[in-house]
Amino acid sequence: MGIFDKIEKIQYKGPDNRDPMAFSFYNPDEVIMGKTMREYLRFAIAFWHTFQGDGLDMFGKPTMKRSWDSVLDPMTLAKLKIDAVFELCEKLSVDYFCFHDRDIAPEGETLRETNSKLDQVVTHIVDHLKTSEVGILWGTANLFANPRFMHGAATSCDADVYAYAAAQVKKAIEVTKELGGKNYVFWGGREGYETLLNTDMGFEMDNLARFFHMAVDHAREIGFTGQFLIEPKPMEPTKHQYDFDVANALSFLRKYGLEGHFKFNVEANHATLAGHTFQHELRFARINGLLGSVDANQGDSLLGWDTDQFPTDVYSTTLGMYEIIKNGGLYPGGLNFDAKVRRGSYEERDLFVAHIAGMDTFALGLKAAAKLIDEGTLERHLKERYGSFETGIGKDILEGRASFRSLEEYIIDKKNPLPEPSNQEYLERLLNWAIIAAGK
Ligand code: XUL
Ligand code: CO
Repeated sequence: MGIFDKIEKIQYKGPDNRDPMAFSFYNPDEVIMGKTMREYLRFAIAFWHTFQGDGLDMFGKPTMKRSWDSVLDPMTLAKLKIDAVFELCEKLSVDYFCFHDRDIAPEGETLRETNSKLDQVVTHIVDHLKTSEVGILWGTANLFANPRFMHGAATSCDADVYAYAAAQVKKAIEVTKELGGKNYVFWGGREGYETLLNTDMGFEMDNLARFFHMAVDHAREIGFTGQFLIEPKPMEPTKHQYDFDVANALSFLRKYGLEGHFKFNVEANHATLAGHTFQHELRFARINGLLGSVDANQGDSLLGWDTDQFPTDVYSTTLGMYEIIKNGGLYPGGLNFDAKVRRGSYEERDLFVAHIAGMDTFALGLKAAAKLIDEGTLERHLKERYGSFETGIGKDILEGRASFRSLEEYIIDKKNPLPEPSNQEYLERLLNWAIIAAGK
């Protein structure tokens, strides 16, 4: 008996499909630009939203109706949810899931007790992994929910809390390794501050760097070869999060000699909270060789918090997939649906409808981005736009033959230069055409 017994494996029905329980665009083995969709998209389910989210918000009680609601024993429930995540992944053709240590197993009185509960669930996951094609995209530690982390974890003012966080991450990396996890994620949790009046920012950031160095050392010691990822976010839960955005986190890594050990897990809603587009954050990570993985969701342009909605905006997924194709894909990272169904979408079926919507939107985005690249107009425009650097004075600049003196001499008696027009509106139409063509 499964958990989602009434639901069959979701099928691909092609672009004319209007059934919310079938794919219109996600066709896992279809080849796009040299890779299957499955290889490009590497979808993952976020255990926390899908199996722990209950619809509670600060104005109202839980709304979600789940078939495991009647199971009261915490360990039985934990194992049942593991059965459920494997079943959901298999029925959706999602190849991975992601988890926090505290999502998959309950806490005990001491860390030793907590670890032993975690081990029991991990053994249960290992049993599933023996017979399932589904794997772990990444693991992480929840260093923000327990009151001990109220002032942060690796940036806490309390050394015992720091030690607790380190021991927790040590275990989470070990568990991720045991489960064959492809990556390990560090999202900043409560690493940030509420007021500078009580905060030694320099001290806290030095401590955070010490923490990351210890994580790198421990991974080396135990032979964990997965990719470490930092997931930037500018605000929430603290007023100012230290890992504000990719650029900010990169300067942190460089300052503390950590570059080379980490890539970035870019979350769409975190990008927009930082005042960037999803594409901007992906581009910035990509051009620095550090685009590792994606938390696939979307925010609401009118709301200033992390609404973690399922991604349904094709413009955003097209431009996102454009960066991902240019990145050569995301391997060993992937697209993790760090997204929750709305409070009113309370039925189990909605978990399927929402994931299918997100998967299809990214699949359509992949097809549209591939069309843009195949057709080559954007690339040609880019080449022409910077064409003046290919010869003459431009070439001298690129090849290091120019100085302020030589540039002055070159330009001083010339007419005021007039660069080429930008063509922005035409290029935006090009994007529309690619999306329309991909949708056929
Ligand atoms: C929080 C968030 C986290 C991380 C994992 O905004 O995105 O769920 O993805 O800790
Ligand atoms: Co996230």
